[in-house]
Amino acid sequence: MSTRAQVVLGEREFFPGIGPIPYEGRESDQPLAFRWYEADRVVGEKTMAEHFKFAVAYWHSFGGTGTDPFGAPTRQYPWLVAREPQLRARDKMEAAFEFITKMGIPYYCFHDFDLIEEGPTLAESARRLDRITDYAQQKQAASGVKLLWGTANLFSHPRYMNGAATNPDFAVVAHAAAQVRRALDATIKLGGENYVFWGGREGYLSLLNTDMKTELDHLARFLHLAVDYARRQGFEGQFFIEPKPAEPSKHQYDFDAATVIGFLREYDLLDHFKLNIEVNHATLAQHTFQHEVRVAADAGLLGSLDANRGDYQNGWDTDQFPNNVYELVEALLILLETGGLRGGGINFDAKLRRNSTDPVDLFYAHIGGMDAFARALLVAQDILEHSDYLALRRERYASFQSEAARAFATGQSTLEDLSAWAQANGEPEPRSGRQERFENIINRYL
Ligand code: XUL
Ligand code: CO
Repeated sequence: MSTRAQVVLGEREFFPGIGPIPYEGRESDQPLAFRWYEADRVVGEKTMAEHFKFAVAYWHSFGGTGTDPFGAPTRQYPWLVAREPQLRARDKMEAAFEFITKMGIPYYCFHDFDLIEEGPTLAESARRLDRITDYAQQKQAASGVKLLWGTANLFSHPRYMNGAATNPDFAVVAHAAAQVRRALDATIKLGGENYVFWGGREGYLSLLNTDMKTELDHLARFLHLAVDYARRQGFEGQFFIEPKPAEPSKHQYDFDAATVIGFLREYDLLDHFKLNIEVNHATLAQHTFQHEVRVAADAGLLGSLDANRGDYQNGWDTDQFPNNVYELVEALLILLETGGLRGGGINFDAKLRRNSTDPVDLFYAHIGGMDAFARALLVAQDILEHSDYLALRRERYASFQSEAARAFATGQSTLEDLSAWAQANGEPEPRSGRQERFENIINRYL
C-alpha cells in the first residue's frame, strides 16, 4: 500500500495555496507538514500507511458547517453554496478529493446522504445516489483513493425519530430497509471494503413505551437481511457495528463493545460482523478507549476505529481531533499485540471546533491527528521491541505455571481440589501490581 495518491483537482481549486502535505520530520517549522506520519516508513512488519489505513469522514469534514444546538453555521464553505443539489454534491466531491489527495490520505468514509441530499422519494434518492456515485467512481479511479466504508444515515430524517430497524412502525422499518439497500449498492459499486451500522436512534427515550425485546429481535432480523442482500450482490467485505451508549437516544442498544458482542452472539451474527470502536463513544460509556479496543480484540472482533477524543470536563460526544499521545500508545500496544484491525482502518470521525472557520483548519486538524497516531505507533513498537513490558505483565501470572494451577485453568480440578491446595499452602503473600512502574514505561519511550 501507499505511494501516495495523485492530487486530483476539479474545475476549481477549493484549497488554493496549499500543496501536497509533505513529511518533514520533527524539527520542521512548517505547520502544513507531517512531523511523525511517514506513509512508507516500516514499523514492525508493516508501513505506517498499512498499520493505519487512515480515512477522512465525509460528513464532518465536507458537510460540517459549525452549527450547534445554540447557533447558526459559522462556516460558509465555498463547496456548499451552489443552489441545485446535484451541483452542490459535485462541488463537495471536488473539494473532498482535492483535500484527501493533498493530505495523502488513502481512504474516505460516507453516509449515503453525505454524498448528496436525500430526495423527496426513495426513487429520486436512488437516482441521485446513482449519479453522484458515478462521479465518485471517476474520482477514485483518477486519484487511487479508496472507500474504507459506507453507511446509511438512519437518524437525521424525522421519520426515524423513533428508530429505524427498531421503530415500532413497520412502515418505517421497511423504509429503512429500502435505504440500506441503496447504501449497500453504493458501497459495493465504489469497491467499499466494509459497511458500518452505527446505532443512530436504535434505542429508546423511555422504557415505559418501549418493548425492548421486540425491538432487539427486529434489529437482528434487519441486520441478517442486510448481510444476505449484500452477499447476494457479491459483497465480500466486513460488516461493522459501532457501539455508543447514549446520544441521540437516552439509551442506545449498541451500548458498548461487550453489549454488542453479546447481541451478535445471541442472534447468530458473529460470522459477518466485527466492531468499529470510537474513542469518544468509549468514554461516554464510562470506559477508556483502550478498554473497548481490548474487549473487541480479545474476542477477535476488532474491525476498525473511529478516531477522535472527548473532553474530560464535558459529558457529550465532542468529537475532537485526537491529540493525546500517551493514551494512543496504550491503545496501539493492544493493536500491535493482537495483530491489528480486521478489515478496517482509522477513520477521523472528528470535527473542527465551531470557531475554526477556515478551510486550512481541516488540514491542521488531520495533520495533528495523523501525527499523534504515528508518534504513538513508534512509541508502542519501541516498547514492545525494547522494554520488559510484556514480560512484566506475564510475570504477574507466573504462579499459573504450577501443576495445580494448570489443572485449574484447563478445567481438570474441582472446587474441593482448590480448597485442599489452599489449606495446604496457607495465606497468600501480597504481590504488588506495580502500576506505577508500568505507567513509567510509556513515558520513558515517548
Ligand atoms: C455518531 C457516529 C457516526 C458513525 C457513522 O456518533 O460516530 O458518525 O460513525 O454513522
Ligand atoms: Co463514528
